[in-house]
Amino acid sequence: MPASSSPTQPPSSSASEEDDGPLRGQFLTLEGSEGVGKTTNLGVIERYLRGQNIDVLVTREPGGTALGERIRALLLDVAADESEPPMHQMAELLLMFAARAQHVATVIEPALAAGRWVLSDRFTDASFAYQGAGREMGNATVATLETLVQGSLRPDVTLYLDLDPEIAFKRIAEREHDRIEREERTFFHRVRDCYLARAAAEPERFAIVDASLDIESVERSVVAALAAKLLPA
Ligand code: ATM
Repeated sequence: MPASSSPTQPPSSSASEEDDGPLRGQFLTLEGSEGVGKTTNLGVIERYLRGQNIDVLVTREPGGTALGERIRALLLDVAADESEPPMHQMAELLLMFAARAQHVATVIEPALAAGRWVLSDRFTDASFAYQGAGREMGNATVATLETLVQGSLRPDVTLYLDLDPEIAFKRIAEREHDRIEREERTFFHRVRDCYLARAAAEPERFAIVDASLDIESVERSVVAALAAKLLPA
């Protein structure tokens, strides 16, 4: 794990801190498709970290800033696809990264630099999964924007809540769907395959949690996976 501090220790004062400023916080992200219980588990992770006396900032993408939340509304509004012509996939990708540029520069980087931990409900893995794979725009375009917008910033730990899209569809069938959730099933199979491939390629960073189990089991697995990732090597 590319940690700049002992990850189970909350940022604390030290002799070197006076010279170099606070130890940089850890950047954690949570990913998963709709219907996996992402919001519930975000709360579980936040409580776990606070229980370890870790000062954590919880945020989300797209969003996390006033500008980002306005961009989020544009991105998820079904009217954008009911208009003629519908939102172009490149416009969608660039809006994701426009929101991210503001989020990284004004929220995530300052918090990490101040020694706070950051827990984000989604980050750039979602752009690879939804735009790169779901929309079939490819990894290279997303990777170019990733470098442009984030420089070297990458999550230290990513928890991926994995669920077969066929089960997810049943779970969210009754709900009103936003613009992206209205996509066809094959889209969500590509999204899942991409997440699993990214997790396999970066096992140090990723932990996969089986989200098909009951809520309590998923919550226990989330805490266990996080604790294992945060243990000093
Ligand atoms: P949440 O519902 O998890 O807040 O995410 C909103 C949508 O944004 C979600 N849609 N679905 N289904 C995933 C999508 N999204 C992207 O397509 N690309 C991104 O880079 C991000 C951060 C989210």
